[in-house]
Amino acid sequence: MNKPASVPEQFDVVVAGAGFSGLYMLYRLRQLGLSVKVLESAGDVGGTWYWNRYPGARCDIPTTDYTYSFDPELEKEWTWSEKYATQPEILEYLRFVADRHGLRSDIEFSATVTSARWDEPEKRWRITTDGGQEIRCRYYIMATGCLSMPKSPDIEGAGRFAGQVYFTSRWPHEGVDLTGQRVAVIGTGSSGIQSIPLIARQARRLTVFQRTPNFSIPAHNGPAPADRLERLAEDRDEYRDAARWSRGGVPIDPTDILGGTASEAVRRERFEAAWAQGELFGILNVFADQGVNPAANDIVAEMIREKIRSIVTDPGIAEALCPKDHYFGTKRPCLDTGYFETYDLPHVQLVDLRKQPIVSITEEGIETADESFGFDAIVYATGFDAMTGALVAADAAGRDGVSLKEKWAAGPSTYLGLMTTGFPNFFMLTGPGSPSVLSNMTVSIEQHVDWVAGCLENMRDEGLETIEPTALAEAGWNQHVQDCAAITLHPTANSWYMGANVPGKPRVFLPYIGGVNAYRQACDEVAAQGYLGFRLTGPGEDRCRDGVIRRMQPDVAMVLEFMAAAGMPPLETLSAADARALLAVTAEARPPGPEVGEVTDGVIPGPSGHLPYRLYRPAGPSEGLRPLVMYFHGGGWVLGNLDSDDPLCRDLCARSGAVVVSVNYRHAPEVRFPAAALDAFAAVQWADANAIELGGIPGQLAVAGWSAGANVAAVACQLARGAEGPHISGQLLVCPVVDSDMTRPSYTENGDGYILTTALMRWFWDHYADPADRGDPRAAPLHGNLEGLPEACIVTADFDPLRDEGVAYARALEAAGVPVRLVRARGHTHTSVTMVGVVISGAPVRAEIGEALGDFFPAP
Ligand code: N01
Repeated sequence: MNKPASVPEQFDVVVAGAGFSGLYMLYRLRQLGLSVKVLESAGDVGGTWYWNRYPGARCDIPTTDYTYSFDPELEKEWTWSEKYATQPEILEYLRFVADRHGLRSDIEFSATVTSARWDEPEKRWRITTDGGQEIRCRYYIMATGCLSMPKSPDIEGAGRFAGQVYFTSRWPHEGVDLTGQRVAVIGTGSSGIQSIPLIARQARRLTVFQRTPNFSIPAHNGPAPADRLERLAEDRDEYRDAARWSRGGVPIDPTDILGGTASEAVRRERFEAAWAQGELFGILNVFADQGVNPAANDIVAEMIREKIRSIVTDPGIAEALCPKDHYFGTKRPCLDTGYFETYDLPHVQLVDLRKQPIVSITEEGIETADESFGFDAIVYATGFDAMTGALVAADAAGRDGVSLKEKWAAGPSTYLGLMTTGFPNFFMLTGPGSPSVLSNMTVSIEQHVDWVAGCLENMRDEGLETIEPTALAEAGWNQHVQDCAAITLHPTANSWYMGANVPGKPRVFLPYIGGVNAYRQACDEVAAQGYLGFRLTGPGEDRCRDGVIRRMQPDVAMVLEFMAAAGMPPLETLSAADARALLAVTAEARPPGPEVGEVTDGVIPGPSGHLPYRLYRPAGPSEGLRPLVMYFHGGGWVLGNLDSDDPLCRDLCARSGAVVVSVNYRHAPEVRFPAAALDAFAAVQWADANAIELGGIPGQLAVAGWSAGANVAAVACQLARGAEGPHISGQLLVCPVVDSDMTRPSYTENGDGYILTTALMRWFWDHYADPADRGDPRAAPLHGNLEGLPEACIVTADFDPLRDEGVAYARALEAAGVPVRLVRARGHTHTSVTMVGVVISGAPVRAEIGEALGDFFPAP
């Protein structure tokens, strides 16, 4: 019974929801000695497992792993009967946990939160329920689940049907007997795919209305996997810890086999093994690159389509069941038991809504563009307003009365998926921006709950009253969440991960795809750094260490980790010859860069001897003349050659449509300053004089370079201006060296750990130029006369010691009246933008560079 409304109850914490997360949260809060009230809409514990009682409902993570790990004794007392337990068994488990820890006494069932308001003077939340209760609490924790708010059926006439209507997500507790009935199922996501084979067993006629075919693999359900049971028996703690620090919350060995380069035999073997295993993280781990590389993804997708065609006898139906409009894994793949086989049954019909869309639900059944169907029952398996639906529906309004719905009108915004600015002391468990639905939920839930409990314990110990993220920290996290998604194929799909299944919902990638391990690390670091990015207040206290926990592009961070693990010696500890040899070896393993029309090598007459060059002609008619770009490679005047920057030159050529000529100038220490710069200038003069032979349009000549190559390109522009020719249309300077001053803040911030270090830069300068020459504009173009120089595009990278001198050059050029386009490579290092085919997040930057190069020349 709900309590009368008159006297507000007071608790330290109110938790909304008594599913997996709410139950464990209650357990942990009790351990801290806090008073807690859990409010639960349902009549019992269980959350998603209370509501989703449709036939065939099971988990899709092996139950050995889809289980609490906080209580080792519990693990001894409970044995799962199958690899993938049924909904009744999982619900029974949660009841068992609630009883074992006596949790029910703090849970109020059949009580739905209808609103929550932050009371700033009181520093309390005021919670109201549908029973008219008002509760005050210091902390409000939403444990309302990611897939708990059913999507309303957005189908014309949905209320008109006179027969029985069922939702998989609200299946009647007493069960449903569909024996002998004519049944429609709308929707072929996980709920539809799990329930259809069992509904087909009862129904006289089953008609499945499919809008989008889905990838599904056989679950091969049965006894719990022996290998997992063995590992658990051997060392339970080690196994659980491996799960906590794994990418998806299930311990697996991530493959490093690439789909694009693996042999056909290896591809087949890996796929068949994953198919036979029947596990989500197995089929997502056939190739290391299937989530980011369309070609690798296509291989797995096509093998699944082959399987569908081999199972379903009618080729037309098989084809209609083959997913082709999204990459495999970008929508949640399903695990099934006899799903595709069901379509071979004579009483089962598939209606392809892409060919004949539903026009309306009628009193008798469903009318499509082509046919009218009569039914006794319609089952909606149409999904959820995922991740944000339940949070927004609970009508929370924070400081200044702004509601979550208003704040998130353009998409959710959170710090770590745990909190959101303007909502003090308001926590979300597995909220948007956390790994949640992309992971084994139980592992993610335990991590969230433990972090929140640790936070509240810390606040109590420190006498603090409120906690709230800062705008800077939250914006940084949102950016990181989107950066992680952007390097994958996920944003290309119309999935519920993207909010695309709910009409009008903003399209934003909702969960954090960086991995359970990376996420845990970030959360731990935030806490260890005194709750970085949070503002904490208490009597006489107002503390805030503001900042962004992850600023680096995720794939750049991965490359750095990989290089650190490879144990490459710092280049500056080697001789020039050994450093060159080492770089040559590492270059061999790179992807080659994009195809271009033609690549030819030749030599240029330099000031003292010939200089090798490599010419890249864009694809297209070979006879047409193009703008010409003279490119100079990076390598601190010491390293690099025509091969070192080959992928980047291909990329620049393909993107800009210009002929790119890469020049191998003379290197230090064999030949020191100013040889490299003079070579560059000579090469530009030669190109101008021989433009037509090179396929270039006379008078349309630009220079480009990366790092020290950008240095000599910039110097060439100054020398050309001084010599009154040749005319240079533009200068593209990628992370340029323009000064020898190492005192700028970017050296202090980035001088260690990002490949180009202060020590390496010193090594380069020492090899190239005497200290007395380092202020010469031919070594440090920032010190030259900048008037009348060609327009410039300057690229700077956040984690580059040279960042600030690049910015300084841009500002100085602008001050001298030179048009400048300054491109910030956000989250990149000195080298990462140039890593074509390796660092995916560099592609948008290079697209901008390619556009800038094209803009140097008149439109064709
Ligand atoms: O929902 P869904 P779900 N007209 O959104 C179709 C978890 N889960 O409940 O793709 C016609 O995936 C819609 O079509 P389309 C799991 O994470 C886990 O099945 O939008 N059709 C789609 O086919 C899962 O991903 C398990 O074109 C309409 C279907 O309905 C998530 O919950 C079991 C329509 C909805 O699929 C959601 O799964 C079950 C319309 N107007 C669920 N509107 C486990 O195994 C929607 N559809 C643990």
